[in-house]
Amino acid sequence: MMISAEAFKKAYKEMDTLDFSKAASVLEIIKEVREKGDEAIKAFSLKFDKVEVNELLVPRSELEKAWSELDEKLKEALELSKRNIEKYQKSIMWKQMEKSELYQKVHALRRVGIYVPGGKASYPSTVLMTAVLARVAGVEEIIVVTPPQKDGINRATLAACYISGVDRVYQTGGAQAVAALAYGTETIPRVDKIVGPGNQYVALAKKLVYGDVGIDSIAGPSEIVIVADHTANKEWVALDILAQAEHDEMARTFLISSDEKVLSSIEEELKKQKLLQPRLKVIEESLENNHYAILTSGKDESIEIVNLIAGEHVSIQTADAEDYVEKVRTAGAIFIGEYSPEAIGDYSAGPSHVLPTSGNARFASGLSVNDFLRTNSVISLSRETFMECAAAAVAIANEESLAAHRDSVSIRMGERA
Ligand code: HSO
Ligand code: ZN
Repeated sequence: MMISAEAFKKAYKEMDTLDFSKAASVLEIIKEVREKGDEAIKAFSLKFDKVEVNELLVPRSELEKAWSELDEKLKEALELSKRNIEKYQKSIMWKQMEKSELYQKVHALRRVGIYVPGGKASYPSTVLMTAVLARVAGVEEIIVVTPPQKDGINRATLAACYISGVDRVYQTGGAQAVAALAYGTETIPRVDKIVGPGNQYVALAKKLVYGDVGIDSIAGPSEIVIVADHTANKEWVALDILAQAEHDEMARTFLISSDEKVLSSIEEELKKQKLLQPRLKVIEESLENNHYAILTSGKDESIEIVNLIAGEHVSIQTADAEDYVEKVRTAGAIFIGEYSPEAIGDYSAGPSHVLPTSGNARFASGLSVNDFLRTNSVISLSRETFMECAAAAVAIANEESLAAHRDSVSIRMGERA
């Protein structure tokens, strides 16, 4: 749908990520798992996944076997991606500060749980884009949960777990898997933080258990915002839009340009290109309901719209792409220039493809190695530094009527007996 920037700004609403009418049933699932543990997990697998699960833990030997039997080309591809992910994450990792009177210590989380979606959206790349980060951070134990499948868990997913250094894989999915990770069962250990994308039930469960366990952001449908000008390659941009639309019917695609001819020629290209795609049905539904071609009055308005949408992926394919980097403040990840398509970021460039969706880029960042770290401050004062802040502490303690606080400080202001 071609729309003017003015009309778009009026009509634009962030997508509601969660259907809260399902919250009560998700809460019930969580309660059941807390009360009945593994028995509840297995019953929910039968009910929702229609799979009878005897052993929740996938034997380690299966991960190894999946890796050794994997096609050589795919093995190399996963290894290359893993290397790039490691390299990038190491470069952005919080560094331990030197010791001083005031400093911050950095610690890796001890045990984390990663939710890996299963079924039709089974992505080995998501294993790399989460588990490798945890390994780089130095997490001691990495647990993966993924929905059980009638014919076993996807082989490439298991192989990706193997090379990413995942310690254990449990076949359980949905809200019950999140509950198991949050509270622990006889078999599944309680973790410190749960990360990874999932469906509505997973997202609601993550919201409900937050506080008892850490979580990353809440994933909604995937989205891309592309800004193009007359220098953009129409065919390439059209394929970038299709790459997003093929994810699912809810995936959203926004094409922005101040040049009407650019918009219409990319729209024409889309119509042609989509017919060559095997996932045509999904693509058509996504484009039909969630695609916008937005005509702006110029660069400033294009940037305004990009910031308004706060998209998961922002791709700039214009001659002056660099200018956008400065001015785009809200984006999950920014892809600059025609050789940085989103799909290369999805698989092998290095930064994680787990990114904030549905406008969450207003306040959240993409998953990184630092999500698997936590910090604590260390206060280790000399008498001299103590004396510099003591009188202020006494004054504020008096204002707060906390006499013992005051005395705890003031007693130290005199000479030591
Ligand atoms: N674009 C997805 C990630 C993905 N794409 C996995 C392909 N496989 C969300 O950022
Ligand atoms: Zn993708």
